[in-house]
Amino acid sequence: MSFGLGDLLSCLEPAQAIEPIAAGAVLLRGFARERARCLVAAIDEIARSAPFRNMVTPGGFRMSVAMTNCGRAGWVTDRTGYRYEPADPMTGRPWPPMPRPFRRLALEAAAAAGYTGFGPDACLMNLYEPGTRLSLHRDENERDLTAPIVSVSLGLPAVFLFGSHNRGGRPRRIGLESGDVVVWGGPLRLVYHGVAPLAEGEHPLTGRRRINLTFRKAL
Ligand code: MD6
Ligand code: FE
Repeated sequence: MSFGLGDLLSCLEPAQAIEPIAAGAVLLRGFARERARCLVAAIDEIARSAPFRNMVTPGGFRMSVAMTNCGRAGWVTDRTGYRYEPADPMTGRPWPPMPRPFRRLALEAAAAAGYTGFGPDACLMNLYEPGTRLSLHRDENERDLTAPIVSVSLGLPAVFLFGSHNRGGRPRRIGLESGDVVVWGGPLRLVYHGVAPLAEGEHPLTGRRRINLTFRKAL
């Protein structure tokens, strides 16, 4: 058996597929796969004190995706608008703190994508069941739009819709699986995007669910 340069490099640096999506956005395939089980356990724990709930948009529609947050601020919507709040409107208590492994994952993924020193203060947690979807939107409620967003997919696969700077136009469809991480910022930070209706399925980690974490610097 010979031990070549390839073997040496692969033990120095674990195999990591980095797929550029467009200028400013990269897909890190499987970046969080080994940590997925721990992440799901931490999410279940957070959801015990800040339950997933279906929020209402300013237009009066109840979202099919259920949401909760952890960190110093949490994204909320109600009839008065979209915003970040330091406390959970449902309980009046501060959002649960962001677990250290969450912060570390976000920092490492951002760095792997070329954004060093990412310090998220908010983590929005989205819960999808088969048939639920997230319509095209832009994330623009964060104060510092130069910071990227790190997005972690867990459980059932989804089709991410990656649009353009205006709401019209046919979006690209990108398949995301459990453990995939997308980092995006720069010129793409204000691009329209969404998630197609989740297909029926069963995943060993989450059952009939997909959970997405998005880490943001909101304040
Ligand atoms: C989702 N993600 O994947 C929804 N937003 O469930 C988002 O809306 C999103 O993945 C901003 C940046 C990255 C994202
Ligand atoms: Fe978004």
